[in-house]
Amino acid sequence: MKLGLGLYRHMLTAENFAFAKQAGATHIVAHLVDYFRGGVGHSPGDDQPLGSDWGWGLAGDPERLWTVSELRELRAATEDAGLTLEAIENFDPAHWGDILLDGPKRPQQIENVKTILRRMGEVGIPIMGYNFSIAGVAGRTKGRYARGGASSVGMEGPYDLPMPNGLVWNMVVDSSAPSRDAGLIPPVTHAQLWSRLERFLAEVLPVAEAAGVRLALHPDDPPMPTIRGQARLVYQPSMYQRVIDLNPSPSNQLEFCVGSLAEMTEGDIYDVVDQYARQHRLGYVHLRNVRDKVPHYKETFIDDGEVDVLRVLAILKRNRFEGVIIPDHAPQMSCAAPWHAGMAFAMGYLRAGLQSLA
Ligand SMILES: [Mn+2]
Repeated sequence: MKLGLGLYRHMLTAENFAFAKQAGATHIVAHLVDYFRGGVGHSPGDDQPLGSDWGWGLAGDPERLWTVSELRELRAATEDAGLTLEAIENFDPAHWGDILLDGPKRPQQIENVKTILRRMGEVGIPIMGYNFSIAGVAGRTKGRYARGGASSVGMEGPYDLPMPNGLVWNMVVDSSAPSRDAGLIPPVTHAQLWSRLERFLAEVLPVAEAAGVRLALHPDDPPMPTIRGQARLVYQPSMYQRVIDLNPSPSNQLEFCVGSLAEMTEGDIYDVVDQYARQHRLGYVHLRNVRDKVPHYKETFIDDGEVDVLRVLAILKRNRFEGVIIPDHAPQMSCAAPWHAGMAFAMGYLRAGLQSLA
């Protein structure tokens, strides 16, 4: 198993690559969508986008896909720091929102996804992490939930405010929508969402396979049956099996988020880790700790929640998982560099855990 660090777009700097290397990472997972673009309610240094009822911020340019040269530059920048670029995390809603909504731009956006996968293959980035969700990562709150009053995220109850048109996956894809009465996105059903995922995978997985790229699906965060009135896909551990069973392609994989799985109301987290690790379909792993279940869970320090993270590492090892583990989120620590301190703590803990298994 390898230790990696996930970096948001605005953190993809030489200094943060050096930080990752110093914290023991060998791999990087990079977010290319700027979740904070034009957003509200963020302070400088925030790593946990929460946003407003209009989501996190403005999605990117629908006409401009990530280019081969920018992907190549990113790979080179990580390699300059002695690191390997393992994955890109999350498509831009501007590039694929109508695939989620089954909207009129869907055919063009399927081509967008194929182009992105081909470009990643050309540059040699092996994994594309994605979250097949209409409401996305919404409904979380921030508070001094973690040990010693450290700031982290959680949930304080359901969030089902209806979702306006112009918003997809908690980002604004139509910048004029917030200033007018944009109407509402009709609620999707669970069955419709599964059928959209199945069609999507059938169309893009052959391209992913040919490009040598694996698609890895994140479960719902937060794992509620609905958020903003929109059904969610994988909000119980057993639903992840359906993703694997939908399409036998070896490029059909999981972005296995232990924290989100532990927040779900069903299942034993150790059995769940074993069940999926055994099938060798984990693209990469998000490993963080939590306390309680939806709709009232809280993220904790990695050594301090209900999950025995060292036991999770042992189960992954026993199943011969050889991919990358990243800390996902971490509580922010009280100092001049709250995000970095929180991550360094999680990285040190994970590194010790991995060394103790070696
Ligand atoms: Mn996660």
